[in-house]
Amino acid sequence: MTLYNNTRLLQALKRQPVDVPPVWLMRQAGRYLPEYRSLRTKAGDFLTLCQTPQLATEVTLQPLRRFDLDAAILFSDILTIPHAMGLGLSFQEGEGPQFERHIETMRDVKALPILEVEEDLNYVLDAVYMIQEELRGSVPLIGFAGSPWTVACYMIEGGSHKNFINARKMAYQAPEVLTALLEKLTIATIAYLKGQILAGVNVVMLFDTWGGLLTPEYYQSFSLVYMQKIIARLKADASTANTPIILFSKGAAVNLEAMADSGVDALGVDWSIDLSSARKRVGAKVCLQGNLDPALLFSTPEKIRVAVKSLLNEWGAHPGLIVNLGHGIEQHTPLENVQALIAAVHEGRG
Ligand code: 1CP
Repeated sequence: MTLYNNTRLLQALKRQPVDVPPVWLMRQAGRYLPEYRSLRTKAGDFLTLCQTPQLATEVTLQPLRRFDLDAAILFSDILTIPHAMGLGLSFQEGEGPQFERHIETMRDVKALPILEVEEDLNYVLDAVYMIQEELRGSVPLIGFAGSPWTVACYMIEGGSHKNFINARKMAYQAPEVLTALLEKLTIATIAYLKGQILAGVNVVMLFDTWGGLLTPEYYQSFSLVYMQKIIARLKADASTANTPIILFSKGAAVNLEAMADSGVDALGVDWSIDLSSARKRVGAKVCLQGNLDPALLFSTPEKIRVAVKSLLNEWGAHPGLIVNLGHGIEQHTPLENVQALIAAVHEGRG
């Protein structure tokens, strides 16, 4: 068993006391880093970065060389599953993801193949082995997948959309098609996360970025139930049961209590609610992760320090806090401000 030099994240996830709270940033490897942009240009496109384990490893490590982060996150994407199912994914420079084919009917859903993770997504597993070899226990590695609902949004729309109206329409017009798709994605996601855990990730995170587009009732029936199935299966399997799970549903704070009952170890929270109110609602049942506004990183190091201190002081001495942004870091974020955020967290309260 690997001995970790930095156990803050794993301790916080168990709601054990830590010297100072752990901090990492969603999308910490990405376009705000000049070394990422340069490697992406060399690689030609984003998918090549994901599919070449050496490059995915390098990109994963880039932010850790610059900043004193308490975790690494696997460089990959939530859309690797529909890509492996044959929908024909591409990313054009400066644009979002685009699929050649999208899902509209039951026939489309039935035609989707059952994933063989070890074959279809072997490049992700190889990246995990390689990253762990480089990290050598310095910090834990977070693996991830999209929630079935969030991945379905892209598959139905055929790419990104400002409010994923076609996926939301399907919930009313053809719920049986949406349900069949979500069930297929749930099975694939369980196998995918299990594969990542067996390959060596230390924590897994479910990104439900578009859960907040659903009504509370539909959030329950089209997003949360499938995440609950994934969590229950991972927790019931001896080979995956000890790996902590973080669940992040963006814009869905209204559903916090239900999320906390899902069996996860931690909940990601965005900046629409303050962390101490979130804690009052869910109690000590789960660890909380968040929730600074990514736009704060466009202010000054002084303002960032004040915001971090206020978050830490309001939280107090309770265990179970992971400092992060409430969503991914933005493209033109100044690097010295990222540095200031991390330093302020590691200074602790005061
Ligand atoms: O270079 C580029 O142009 C690609 C930009 C990029 C990056 C850096 C994409 C395309 N994906 C990623 C990496 C990525 N995606 C990670 C890596 C690990 C990290 O450093 O955090 C992770 C965890 C994701 C997850 C992801 N992909 C989510 C969930 C998290 C979130 O930000 O909400 C979503 C919604 C996606 C889809 C996706 N992939 C890429 C883009 C630009 C998008 C979003 C499209 C949209 O806004 O609809």
